[in-house]
Amino acid sequence: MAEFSGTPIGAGRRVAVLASRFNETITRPLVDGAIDALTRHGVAADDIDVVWVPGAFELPAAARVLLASERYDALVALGAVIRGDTPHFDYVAGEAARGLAAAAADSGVPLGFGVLTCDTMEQAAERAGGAHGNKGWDAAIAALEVADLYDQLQAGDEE
Ligand code: INI
Repeated sequence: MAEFSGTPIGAGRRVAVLASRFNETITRPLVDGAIDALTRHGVAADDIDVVWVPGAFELPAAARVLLASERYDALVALGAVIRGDTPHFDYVAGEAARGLAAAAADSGVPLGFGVLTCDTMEQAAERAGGAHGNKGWDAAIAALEVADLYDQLQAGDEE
């Protein structure tokens, strides 16, 4: 039996933090949390690019451009979709999640998903450095962990 599990090792990795400006009071702390996680786990500040798009709906297409550039070993996608009184929330949140998952799967590059989908701003704030932690941090760690996992699995292929 073989068992594989990644470790969030950032040294030498180039990472794009892709964030949406909509609800920036939430997404800015998510970006800060992601950068903190990346640098504390060994990613050099010069190896981090922060890229902003207007809203979460724009994240998947921008992710595809970044992934196609082949400049990055991992991507962290951050946004905040807050439920309003219209079905808009479901379309924006659904398309962001679906589109980012598809972009990541098509590229084979690890992508950490840090798009909050909350009923209220309070719930979002709790997850952007509040009582429930910082989902930007969590998404960055997930991306680094999966990058290491893929390295291990690909090294296994070469043996
Ligand atoms: N974008 C978000 O990132 N969060 C939201 O809560 C949101 N709401 O509620 O409308 C939102 N809408 C904008 C959307 O992402 C696009 O930027 C816009 O439709 C232009 O394409």
